[in-house]
Amino acid sequence: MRIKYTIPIVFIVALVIIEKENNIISRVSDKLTLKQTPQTPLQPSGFSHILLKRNGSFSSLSKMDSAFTLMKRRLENYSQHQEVVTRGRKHILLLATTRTGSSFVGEFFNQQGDNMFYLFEPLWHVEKMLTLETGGTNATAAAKAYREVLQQLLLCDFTLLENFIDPVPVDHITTSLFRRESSSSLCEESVCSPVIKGVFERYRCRTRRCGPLNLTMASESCLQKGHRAIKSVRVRQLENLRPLTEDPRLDVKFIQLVRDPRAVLASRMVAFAAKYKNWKQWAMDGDVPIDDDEVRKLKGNCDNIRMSAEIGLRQPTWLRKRYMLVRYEDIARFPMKKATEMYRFTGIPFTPQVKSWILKNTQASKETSGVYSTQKNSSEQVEKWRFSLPFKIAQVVQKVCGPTLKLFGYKFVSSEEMLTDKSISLIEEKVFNLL
Ligand SMILES: *[C@@H]1O[C@H](CO)[C@@H](O)[C@H](O)[C@H]1NC(C)=O
Ligand SMILES: *[C@@H]1O[C@H](CO)[C@@H](O)[C@H](O)[C@H]1NC(C)=O
Ligand SMILES: *[C@@H]1O[C@H](CO)[C@@H](O)[C@H](O)[C@H]1NC(C)=O
Ligand SMILES: *[C@@H]1O[C@H](CO)[C@@H](O)[C@H](O)[C@H]1NC(C)=O
Ligand SMILES: CC(=O)N[C@H]1CO[C@H](CO)[C@@H](O)[C@@H]1O
Repeated sequence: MRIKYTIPIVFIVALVIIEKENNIISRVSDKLTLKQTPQTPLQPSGFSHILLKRNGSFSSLSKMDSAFTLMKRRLENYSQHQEVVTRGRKHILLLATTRTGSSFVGEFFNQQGDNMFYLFEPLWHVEKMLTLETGGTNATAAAKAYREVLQQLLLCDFTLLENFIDPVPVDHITTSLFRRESSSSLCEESVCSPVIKGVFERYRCRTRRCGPLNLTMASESCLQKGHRAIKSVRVRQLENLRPLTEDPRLDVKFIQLVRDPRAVLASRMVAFAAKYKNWKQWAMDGDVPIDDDEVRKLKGNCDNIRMSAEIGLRQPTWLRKRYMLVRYEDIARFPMKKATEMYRFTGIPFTPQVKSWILKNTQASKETSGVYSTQKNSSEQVEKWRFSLPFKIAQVVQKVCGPTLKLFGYKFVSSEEMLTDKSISLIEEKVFNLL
């Protein structure tokens, strides 16, 4: 009989303590979220210790356990809530394929300033590891790994990524992060550990000399930033990232960057000469075996890009206000205008730093000067591929990527003359997003 009475009392006492702890947690929550790092996640273990101390009786332990679990859940709920509501924090994913100008567009975010944490191609490590281990054939497994790593990284957690870095970081220290210097966030003062003399020369940052990358420091810095952005050329299907939109800790904005597949192929034949040697041979022969694996691969890439865009443009509920399609050709011709639109879409301030970077790196200063703007000049740059890609090859791309060209507003060419006629633009003016 005694136990029957004491247990409810103990339970109430425990709950009162939980309420009290919750209040304390609320008050210090700002500090807690700021200090939280992936390596030392917010753990309420300290509070269970307090609970036990307040009532040393072991007969109440199971009740304590359930009360403790409840408290833990509330704590988790609270910190998730905190992440979204009090910050207005945006999580940007710039999704593209190779040779679409994604490094350039990534700079729009890399240059934003001190309040942005930007990562350049972190999935490079994941792809490399999966290719080594499985031959890179299991698209399902790859998609899952990509998604989970992106999700963690957007939350400033490098733990999962670390498993894919070769060699695996020791104490979260690595000299092997792919293109560290392309993320100004990883070269900031606060993420710059002292140089070790004579070693790691190639891991130096552009702006200052730094030693090996301490991912704990990177994570701490990331948690302090208002916004986070990641650029990747490795996500095949937008739909695979749907769970990210359902994570209450994230406010994800997808920007899909596309480019004329004929121009992409022309550019890849130059940039990845060895990999594209078949295409070069076919270009010389003037004959393409249409059922070749390479051609099938091209079709697969085009289909993936198109299907992602179709989902995005359809604006299903899960993507509402989260998707924007941008053509490389529009950015090349109107960089300032497009950057402004992208920033408006993300809801992040378009800072003077970004503007001046764009001015310095493009001819955007003349963009608004009317009839004599650089548009014509830039169009010529953008359509340079038309003079390097043989008509035969262009025809093959049109054949296997037809629906993709159509969707994005790239005009078909019907003859060699049309392909190389400068007076005919192959870019239809097209508005994809009502902003
Ligand atoms: C945590 O949040 C979920 C959904 O937001 C809710 O169902 C659950 O009751 C909450 N748990 C606690 C302990 O507050
Ligand atoms: C591919 O990966 C998924 C998920 O990891 C797994 O369930 C499936 O068995 C794999 N398929 C093959 C063919 O290895
Ligand atoms: C890495 O950074 C963390 C956090 O600043 C620090 O505690 C740790 O000692 C650093 N590791 C090394 C090896 O310097
Ligand atoms: C395009 O602009 C650049 C830089 O202003 C200039 O050097 C180049 O001659 C122009 N090209 C043409 C075809 O007008
Ligand atoms: C301080 C306090 O509440 N102590 C209680 C702890 O639990 C035992 C038995 O469960 C009670 O007898 C104590 O009064």
